[in-house]
Amino acid sequence: ASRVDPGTLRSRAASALLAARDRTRALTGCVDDRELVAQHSPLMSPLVWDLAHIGNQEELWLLRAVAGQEALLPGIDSVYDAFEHPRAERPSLPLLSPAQAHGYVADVRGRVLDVLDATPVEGGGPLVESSFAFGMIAQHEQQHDETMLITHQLRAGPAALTAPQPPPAAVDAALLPREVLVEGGPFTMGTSTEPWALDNERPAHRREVAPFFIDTLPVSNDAYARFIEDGGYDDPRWWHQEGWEQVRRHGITAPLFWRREGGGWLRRRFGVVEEVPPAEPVLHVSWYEAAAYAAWAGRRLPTEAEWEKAARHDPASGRSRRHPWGDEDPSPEHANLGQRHLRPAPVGAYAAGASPLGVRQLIGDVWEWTASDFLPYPGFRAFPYREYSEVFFGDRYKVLRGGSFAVDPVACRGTFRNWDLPVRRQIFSGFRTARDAEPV
Ligand code: AVJ
Ligand code: FE
Repeated sequence: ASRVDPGTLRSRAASALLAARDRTRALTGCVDDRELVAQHSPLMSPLVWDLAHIGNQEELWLLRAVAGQEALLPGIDSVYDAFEHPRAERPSLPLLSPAQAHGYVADVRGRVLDVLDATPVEGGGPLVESSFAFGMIAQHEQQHDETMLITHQLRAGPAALTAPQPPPAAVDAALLPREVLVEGGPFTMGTSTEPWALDNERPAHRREVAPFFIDTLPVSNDAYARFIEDGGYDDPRWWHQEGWEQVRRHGITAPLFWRREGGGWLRRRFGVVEEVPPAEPVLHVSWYEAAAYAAWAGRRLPTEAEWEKAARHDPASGRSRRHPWGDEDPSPEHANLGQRHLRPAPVGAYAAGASPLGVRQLIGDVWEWTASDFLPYPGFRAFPYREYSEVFFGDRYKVLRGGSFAVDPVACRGTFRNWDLPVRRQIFSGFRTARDAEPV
């Protein structure tokens, strides 16, 4: 996967940028200007900020850093610098209007495609070196497309987005073992060869993992509801101190967006109220809720290394692969990715995406909380800027793995690492559980 010819890199970069822009257009074109400038939640930026920030990052990295061009709109960089202004503050900034923001991102993109066309293919040098920047920017736009989809989920009012239903569970789903044993021993974690892997996924290194059992499937709404009915939210035994304080202080009794109705549960999803589907992976839980459920079930969250070994290690060859199913890029048969569907598929779907040991839905559907803090790998080097990962390392953030239905394949692979605060629940987060196995 590391040696791709430059012509292929050029067309990959162009198609990744185009796909991201199609998504951005769908997410910003389905509501009116008033909704684009409104702040739908203090946790999120106005959609029009995300839109212009996408264009500004593309301008900074591809037009200015790669091509050496001058600033297009002097003075806007600081408005769209995520580190200068927390999300809650962004509505009061001198933002570009929706029309100006649309014009700006289109102008930047036109110039970027000219740069891509003009970059020589012969000899490969400049394009291969700058290819990472194009891939990083396509991933950045897709990451903000997921962020904007979260804003849509938090927004009040009638539905603005629609999508077809995901596939049902596979016919054999009910027969699957509840958990699988992953043998102890070293495996290769992270990557040094994946061309568009971001700094925190690098470098590849050997990691020793003790034997463990991991759930075949993500935890379902049905299973999670049993934790609720059993008084899980009222029992401090299951909770970390700060998690217990959060559920007490905010009166949290169920995943975000759930509401009790008669004997069952309803939830609001992208402007439509529906019954909570029992067979879907649980969604919109904090790390504290995930860890409390696991403790109640007599289990624990997998560590990040355990998750990656379950997802990438092939016991037959001893090699780590790009994805649970092998080295091929994800197809719609493998995983629920890319906002093709606006919800996770039921647990037990995507048999073709299973790992060699039969673990399903590791990629796509829901982000999976792991037990681990977000830390650098041995040999980590910040690239191309410290603010992508390095400033977040430490014990404040927990790692999520595997991507959700809202993540594009360009920003999702067996090595991809996401992170968030353990209190966060507006993100498309779920989990699966694990337990120690006795070494043989
Ligand atoms: C990797 C999802 C945590 O959204 O904060 C977007 C990605 N970094 N712009 C985030 C990101 C800069 C980042 N996450
Ligand atoms: Fe960003």
